[in-house]
Amino acid sequence: KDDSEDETGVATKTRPKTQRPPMYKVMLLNDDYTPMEFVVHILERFFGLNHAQAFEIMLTVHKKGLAVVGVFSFEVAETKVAQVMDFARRHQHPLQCTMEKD
Ligand code: NFA
Repeated sequence: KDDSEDETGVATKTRPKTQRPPMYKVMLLNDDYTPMEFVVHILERFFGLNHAQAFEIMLTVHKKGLAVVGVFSFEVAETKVAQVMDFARRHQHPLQCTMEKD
């Protein structure tokens, strides 16, 4: 930490502000029609999860209604959402993927 002095000459510890980019949660939403295996495939393909991790998150979405699948910079989060939405649409599944500020 940096030292600085106030008007009485007392040294105090200050924390220089480091700039971090805002992060965004990417979430999958449950629906009644998208096959479980399709969701698992999406989690493996676009989020780099292994089969067991993908199955676990899919089940969380299925049971709780939604789950955070990852936290990314704005650009990466936007790309993931677009990839998932496009892939689901092309396979005619209603799966929804959204992002929100962390
Ligand atoms: N609820 C879906 C089903 O029972 C599975 C699903 C899980 C869909 C996660 C969307 C997200 N087939």
